[in-house]
Amino acid sequence: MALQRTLSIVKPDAMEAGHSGAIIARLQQEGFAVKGLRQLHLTKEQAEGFYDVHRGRSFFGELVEFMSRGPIVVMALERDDAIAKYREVIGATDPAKAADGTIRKLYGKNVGENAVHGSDAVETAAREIGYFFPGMDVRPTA
Ligand code: 3AN
Repeated sequence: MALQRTLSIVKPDAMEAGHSGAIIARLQQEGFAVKGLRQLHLTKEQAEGFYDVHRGRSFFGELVEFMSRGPIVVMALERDDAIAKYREVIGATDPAKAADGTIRKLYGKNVGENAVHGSDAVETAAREIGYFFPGMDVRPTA
């Protein structure tokens, strides 16, 4: 499988609980190289822009409030088959349904406050990396 980049976010719930270090260490152990890393506190407008695809969903307002309530860590990660592998390591959206040992099972509270975000496709990863790391290569470079 080809080398890929994906966007990872440690969400406010995991930041508040002090889990960012453990989550980053786990991702590195899983073979992800950190190509970019920033801590920031999103405005509501930035959170709305990031989750634009979910505008109109019943949970959109709640999601924007949550994502803008405190600092987050965003990372551009690279490894072989990064997008699918990252989603395997974080587990299902609902922590209660996530497999044992996954990041959401370990650190997520519920379907809204689920500790981490990850891109779901190559095109989404490119958009999301560009959203937080303007000018960065959204795909691996030789
Ligand atoms: P994933 O993050 O696993 O790709 P999506 O894309 O379905 O999941 O949802 C994006 C984010 O929206 C989730 N990470 C979660 O924070 C929030 N979300 C999804 N479903 C719900 C829900 N039923 N209630 C509240 N928040 C939700």
